[in-house]
Amino acid sequence: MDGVDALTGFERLQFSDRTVQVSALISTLPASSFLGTSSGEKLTGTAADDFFYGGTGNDTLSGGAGTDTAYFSGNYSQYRVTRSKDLVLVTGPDGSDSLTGIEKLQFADGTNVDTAGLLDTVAGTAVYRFYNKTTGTHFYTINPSERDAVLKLAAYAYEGEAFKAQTDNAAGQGLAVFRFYNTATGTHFYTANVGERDAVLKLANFAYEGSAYYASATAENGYDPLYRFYNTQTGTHFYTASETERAAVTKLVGFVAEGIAYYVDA
Ligand SMILES: [Ca+2]
Ligand SMILES: [Ca+2]
Repeated sequence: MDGVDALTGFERLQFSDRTVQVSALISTLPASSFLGTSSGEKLTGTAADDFFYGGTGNDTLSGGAGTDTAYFSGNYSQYRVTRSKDLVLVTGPDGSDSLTGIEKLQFADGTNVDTAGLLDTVAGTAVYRFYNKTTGTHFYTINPSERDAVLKLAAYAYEGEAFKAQTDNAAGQGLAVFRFYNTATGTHFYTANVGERDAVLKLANFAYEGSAYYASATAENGYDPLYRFYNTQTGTHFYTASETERAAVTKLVGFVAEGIAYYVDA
C-alpha cells in the first residue's frame, strides 16, 4: 500500500477474523500509510512521518526516522503494552506486534500513547526478599549491596527475587515506594501512599529511610498488582505480587487483606 490513493473505494479492511472500518480507523489516512493484512508481516516505514496499521497477525513495524504512529483497532484497555529499551510490544485484539522507531500509539477509543513515556518494564530490576526468622516478617530490597549484607545475617532467610521494579525514576512516571524502619518491632514498612507516608513520619517509632524503589500507580504497561496484608499478630505488613501467594495468605488467620498497594512487574 502506498497511501490514500490505494485505499480509494475501500470502506472496510476485511481480515479473516475481524473487519475494520477504514473510516473508524482514522478520518484521513496520512500520505505515508502502511496497512497490513490478517497475516503476520513486516512493515517498514520511511524517513517521513508514517502511519501503520498492521491488521491482525503478529506484525513487526519499523518506523525509521520521523514521528511515526501505529494504530490499533481495539480500545486501549484491551491491550498489554510493554517496552524493553527501543522495542515496544503491543498485545491484544490485533495480535502481538513488535514495534521499533514508532513514537505514537493510537487506539480506537481515541487513547494516544507516547512510547517514549512508557516505563521500561522488561528491564526492571529485581527486588530481593528475605524472611526474618526472629520477627516472622519479610524484608525487601532492590539494592544488591544491601542484599549481600543481609545475606550474612543469621536471622534472615533469602527467598529470592520477589518482583521487578525500577531503581530510579528516570522515565519520570515511577511511583516512589517509601521505606520506614520500625524501631519497636525491628521490621520495615513500605508505602507508596504519600498521605500514609506523612502520617507515619509523625510516629516516634518509625525511622524514615527514603525511597526503596519505584513502582507504578496503575496496571498499564505490563505492571501487575502488588497486594498488601496486615498481620494482626505481629502488627506488621506483608507484600506480594504473586497471585498464588496472595490466595494462600488470604486463607490464613491473622492476615487482613488491604488490597492493591501499587503495581510492579511480577
Ligand atoms: Ca498483520
Ligand atoms: Ca518514519
